[in-house]
Amino acid sequence: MTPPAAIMQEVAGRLRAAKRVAVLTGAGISAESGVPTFRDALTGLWARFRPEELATPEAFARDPALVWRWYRMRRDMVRAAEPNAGHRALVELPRHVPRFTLITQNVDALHRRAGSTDVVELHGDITRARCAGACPRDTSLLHESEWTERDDGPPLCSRCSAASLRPDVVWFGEMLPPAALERATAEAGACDLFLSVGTSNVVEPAASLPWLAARAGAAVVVVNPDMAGQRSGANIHHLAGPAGTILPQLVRAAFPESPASA
Ligand code: BJW
Repeated sequence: MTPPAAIMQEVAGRLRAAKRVAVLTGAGISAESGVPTFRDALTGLWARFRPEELATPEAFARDPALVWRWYRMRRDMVRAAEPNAGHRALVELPRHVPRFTLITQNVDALHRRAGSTDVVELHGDITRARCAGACPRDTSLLHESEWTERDDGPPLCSRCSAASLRPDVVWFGEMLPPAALERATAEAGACDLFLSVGTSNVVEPAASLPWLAARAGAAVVVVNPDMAGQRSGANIHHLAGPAGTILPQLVRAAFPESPASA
């Protein structure tokens, strides 16, 4: 699947001219690293669950061992994955664009592992955990190398020993980290080009960011192999295809002089 050359050239020209670029990524950018997308994550033993039954505070309160097991399986998968050409293309972009903001809904930390140094994480990071009880987040936050797994459920918070740990992610019905959401909203409203990559665009408030950008006058570029459900409009461009192919092509077309384009 290749987008028509004329659309690629048009978008590349806009990217080259842009002073301020914001990128929103979703699970699709990590699909080529072997990390299942959020809505594909429930296969095998997990096929009888729906994401909304596992990624909620209610699910964790009802059955913490089940929810922790699901996250443990997904952490193992993320640890085994490597960033792909799509993640790497987004490491290259800030070298060419005067102001660049990378916003992600992903919890897999693959942008950071690819080399992106400033990533606005809207939904947290699956490789971290924090106290599910009353301990403040910043004093109870742990990286996966810092806790010991148990067979019967989530480990206890080592700070209070009263509550268990929970994944440091944002579940349905929970607030997004205010500073991250504020920054993402401000950049969407102020950019001249907004790239929406590998997201089904159904989960709010992230789903509104591209349309906020479009309303503020930015060109919006959607990168996805499946455009069903994506919006269309005068200033919305569809680059249909996998992010691992489309993003490097776009960077090469916009910045042929870049060493990464050689
Ligand atoms: C490729 C590809 C390739 C494949 N290359 N692409 C307004 C209206 C209605 C409801 C709400 C609303 N505002 C808030 C809500 C409630 C709720 C919500 O949005 N519900 C919807 C289901 C309607 N939102 C919330 O609860 C949020 N909190 C909030 O708003 O607080 C205030 C509030 C609360 C309640 C009411 C009102 C206000 C919190 C949302 C937190 C989302 N958390 C999750 C789980 C994170 C932890 C975990 O991973 O377990 O985040 S849900 C899940 O969806 C995950 C993802 O980040 C997120 C987005 O999914 P994404 O990335 O788009 O993945 P997929 O799988 O859906 O799509 C993959 C795409 O990739 C597809 O399009 C493929 O085609 C494509 N693809 N291969 C490029 N190679």
